Amino acid sequence: MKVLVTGGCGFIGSHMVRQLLADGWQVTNLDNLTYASNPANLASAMDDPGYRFVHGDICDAPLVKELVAGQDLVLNFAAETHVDRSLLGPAAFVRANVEGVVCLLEAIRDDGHAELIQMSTDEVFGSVPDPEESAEDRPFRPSSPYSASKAAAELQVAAYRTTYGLPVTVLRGCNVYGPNQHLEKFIPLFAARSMRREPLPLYGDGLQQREWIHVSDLVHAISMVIRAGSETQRGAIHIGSGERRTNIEIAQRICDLNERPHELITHVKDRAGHDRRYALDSSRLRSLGWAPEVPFEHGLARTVVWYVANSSRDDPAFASYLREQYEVRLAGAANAAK
Ligand code: TDX
Repeated sequence: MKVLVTGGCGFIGSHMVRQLLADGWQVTNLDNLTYASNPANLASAMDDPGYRFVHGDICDAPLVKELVAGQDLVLNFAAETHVDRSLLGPAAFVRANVEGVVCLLEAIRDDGHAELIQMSTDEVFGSVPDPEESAEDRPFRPSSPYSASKAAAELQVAAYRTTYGLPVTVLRGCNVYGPNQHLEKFIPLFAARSMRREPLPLYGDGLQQREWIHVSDLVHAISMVIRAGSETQRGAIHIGSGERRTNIEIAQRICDLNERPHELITHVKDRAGHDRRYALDSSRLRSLGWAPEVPFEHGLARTVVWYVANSSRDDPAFASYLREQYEVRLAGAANAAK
């Protein structure tokens, strides 16, 4: 069986490509190698005869048509994913996350054979008040340019299902953590900065709540959905662990794991439009027999150890992003403390 994975050099994509190769798929990986991709994530796959890498963009219609032809499955992980960056520049998110998806959908419509699995997010629902959980049919209320772009992509996917009868499935994940995630994200950033005894910029009061799943559990869930086949797929399926934590709890735990004082945690100006809480109802997936295997405390401890060993800092573009995102915030916090 043949699969086109888009964004396979990224965080989730790279873990998924390795799993698909282990499961015997012939994998073509289309990745445009943006700042968040890292080909080294797939170094172990390079010599696999079932693996092919194509450097290119999901918005390149002729290339995408050529690559989709003959595939059984298209798995779309190509996306701009960082909420803070979407606040700085929404256009890149519309291009990759909406136009890119339409380009894939057009190629699949043209080909008439491949199925699509589109990776989406719990953020399409916006903030979910405690103790509610989002079921698959909850209405969208995205708050950020990022989540609005993912919701828009989902609407396009649904329209192609309804209008053209395309075999498409949407998977909505909760927050994912583990090795190979970009250092801009919360857990890698706090793990790397606490190791260096740098202040940890916690947005607002830090009582926002997220649901966290280890990337290996996410990959197993996606594999199970693929194996379950078309009878089970179609429509949306939620992939949540039920492991819900406030940001401040996680920040404190990371300090403990790195043997650093909690005083490194610095409350800074909140993210604009910051959603307070996400919580997925994943009972549909669980009824298929899936359950997470990595308890959050174990997964976090392993992940922090991984980032302590793998967080080199020689990327000038990332250094410049960090200054733009945090310099004024941290200076503001220092002044407020005086
Ligand atoms: O410096 C920070 N300080 C801070 O308090 C950063 C980077 C984050 N945070 C908070 C914001 C969030 O409440 O931590 C929480 C997690 O932040 P992110 O890692 O940026 O993730 P989030 O905004 O929740 O979105 C993530 O999960 C859903 C992914 O980036 C999305 O791509 C995914 O769809």
